[in-house]
Amino acid sequence: MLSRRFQPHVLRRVEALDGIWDFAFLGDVDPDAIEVKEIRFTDRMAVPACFDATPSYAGRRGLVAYRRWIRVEAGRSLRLVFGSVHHWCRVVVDGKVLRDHAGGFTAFSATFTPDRSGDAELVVLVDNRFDARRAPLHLPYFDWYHYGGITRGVELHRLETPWIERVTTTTESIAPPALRVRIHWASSTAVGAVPFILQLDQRVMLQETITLTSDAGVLERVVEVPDANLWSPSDPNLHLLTVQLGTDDFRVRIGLRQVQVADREILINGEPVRLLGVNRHTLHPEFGHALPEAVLIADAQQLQALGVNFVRGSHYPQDPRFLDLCDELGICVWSEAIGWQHGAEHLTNPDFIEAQLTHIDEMVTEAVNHPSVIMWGVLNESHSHDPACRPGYEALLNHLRVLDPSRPVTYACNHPFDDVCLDLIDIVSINCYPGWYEGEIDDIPEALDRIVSYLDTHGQAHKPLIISEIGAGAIYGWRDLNGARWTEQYQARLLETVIRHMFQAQDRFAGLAIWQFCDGRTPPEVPRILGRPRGFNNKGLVDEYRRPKLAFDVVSQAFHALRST
Ligand code: ADA
Repeated sequence: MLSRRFQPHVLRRVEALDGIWDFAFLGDVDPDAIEVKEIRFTDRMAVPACFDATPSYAGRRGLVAYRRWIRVEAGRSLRLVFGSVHHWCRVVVDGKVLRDHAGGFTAFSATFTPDRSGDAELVVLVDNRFDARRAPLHLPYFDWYHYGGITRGVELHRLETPWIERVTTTTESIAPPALRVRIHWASSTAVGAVPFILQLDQRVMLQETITLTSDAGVLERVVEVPDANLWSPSDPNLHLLTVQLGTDDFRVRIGLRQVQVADREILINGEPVRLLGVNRHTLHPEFGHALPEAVLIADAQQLQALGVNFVRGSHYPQDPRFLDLCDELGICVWSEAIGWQHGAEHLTNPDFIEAQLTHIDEMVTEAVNHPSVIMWGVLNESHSHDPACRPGYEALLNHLRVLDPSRPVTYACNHPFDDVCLDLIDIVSINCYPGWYEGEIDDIPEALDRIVSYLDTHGQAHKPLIISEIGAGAIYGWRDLNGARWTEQYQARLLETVIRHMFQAQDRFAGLAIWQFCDGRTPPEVPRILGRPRGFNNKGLVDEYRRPKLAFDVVSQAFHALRST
């Protein structure tokens, strides 16, 4: 979105629509019963923002309406691009419904051609209620608070014909460095011969005149980029790829690197990398999911202070602005489609699977050019131990492999001893909470060794193995001589034990993602909230305001020491 340090478009005219829009809380009403022209906009709301993170609407759920005016030209192809809207929305221009969209955390667009010039009324109906039919991917039992609103930026694109729909890059080889570029294009009229140019930084790599004979298509080229420097966590070199087709352009920042798994290791450009990191929710008590750049920068600074080279984007696609920072800082990312403990009820439901496939399309489209994204994940802690769920896992994992064969795929499993889907993934990822939900801190080494020995004797011995969640709750500021659960001391002691055993007493683990970076609000429903003091998941190394707990320094010292070896 526009707030990046490079502009995705220079030739294409793009207008940011962020700011303060008209707003109305409509309440518990059916969107299909709404007459847009009858809405009385009595309030105002920031875009991007989560309206239910603001004082007037905190904790409230219902249908809301946003409105602003946009300048349109008759006969011109225009595109509204939304960075993310939660959980469901309907886009209306001058009373005409352009489209609905379900599912937050991914970008989507609506293309239209006005029949008049002037100011047009843009209204967006947004619903943060739970509705398994309209928004099947946002379910109330998940262990994070589902904020609602227009949570990432909105843009108005004025399209030239032909225009570039999207650009996908893959590192074809690293020696010599070569890039595969796929350009999906579209056109509102037959255009004939147009210029086609690929440029990396200031160097033109390819210049052709091509004839487009249909209204859409794909161009694919492989170009050698001998001057390019490779991307790696320790040396995160980036380059700017510019694609020009006709009078339209599309610019993406890329990093040349290849990810493989071999002999229990994760390799980047052929070098084994040990992933040391955290799970990170996109949450803040004042901003919900709509983190301003200042918070993104603060999080990036603390991730660097922790010494991480890995973030699992739990449990949904990450803000592209955060991925930009990870690209620059050499932080590897597990990009995950939304999901949380789904059983057969969802994984055998064709509508749920269809919604997941659409969501995965959007996630990959947005994240595929980020070198920091080294792996894809789905269906956190879902029922991979239930044979009835296997077809659902196959459908989503196979779809990821088709969309992007260049990255390994995984899912976080919390049933290691009876999982029936592990053969479907490249990296085995285990969520476990020894010393918190089961046993004591002294039981952690045996618990981890038991997982390793079971997996290595049940067909997974050749794969990289990571612990994708492990941790303990600590109430910020609670330091008590007894050092029992919920104290900062207990959390620090547990994590010190985990890291020491995983990386000093063992050599089997390719990575660790501590649960979790920061505390985050959880749903108010009982009974879970009775295990979530303050109504928050308190397993963060920092609290929700990013104030470090004792464990922060313990993890930081351990991670920096490990990364120096
Ligand atoms: C699970 C889940 C996390 C969180 C964690 C916890 O592993 O994947 O989202 O709920 O448990 O804190 O219990």
